Amino acid sequence: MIRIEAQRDAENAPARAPKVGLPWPVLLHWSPKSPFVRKVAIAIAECGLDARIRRQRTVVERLNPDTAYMKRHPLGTIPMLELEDGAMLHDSAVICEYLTILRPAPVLLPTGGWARFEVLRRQALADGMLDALLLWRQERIRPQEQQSAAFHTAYALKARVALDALEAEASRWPDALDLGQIAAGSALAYLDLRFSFLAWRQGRDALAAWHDRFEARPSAVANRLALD
Ligand SMILES: N[C@@H](CCC(=O)N[C@@H](CS)C(=O)NCC(=O)O)C(=O)O
Repeated sequence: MIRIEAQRDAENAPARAPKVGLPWPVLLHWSPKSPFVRKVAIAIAECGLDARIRRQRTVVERLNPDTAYMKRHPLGTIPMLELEDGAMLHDSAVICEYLTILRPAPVLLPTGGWARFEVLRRQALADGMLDALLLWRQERIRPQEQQSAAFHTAYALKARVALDALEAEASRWPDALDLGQIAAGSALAYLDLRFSFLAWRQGRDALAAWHDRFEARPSAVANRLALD
């Protein structure tokens, strides 16, 4: 197991991360509407890295890919993190793991053992639910006559079963925040923003109570989803 000393103070951190020899992140491709960006922004805040990572508003549209942006990130999605040496990191899970290497404290992702895979599994469940919701939203905004009833039925089922799975485990989540919880919190906030008709809190008391506590954290308050 790699031992890394924690560097707690963002202001005093050196230009590079000498303990791990990795380049520092300098810029986050960002939008206030994106739940995957919010996940990364909350992780950045929890790691105390807000002060050193600038944000650039990057507009991405699933059906109108930006070819210039795709030269830097082939999938054309946000979030994307630029590093000081010009390298780009994409996919929120990869970015978050990178942050945890730069800032081992607080422990958002345990370094080993089953605890690590429990957090990664929780993150995959929440991210997977969010991926399904984003696809469902694309279907919902198509002209009514082109929408598929089978699509709606299948994605409503996926959302319900994934939410039930989160509800079943939420009461056992540790008090200390982790990447899986940040992913879950961001996915639930997206439900509030775009799928309020699902009333996801109904019958899911543990998850609703947990989400209230999550949304009260300064990192969550500072990074609310917003439509502009
Ligand atoms: N698996 C990716 C998903 C990112 C994603 O789907 N981002 C959305 C915004 S929330 C996006 O960029 N959509 C535009 C597109 O798919 O072209 C991650 O975790 O970063």
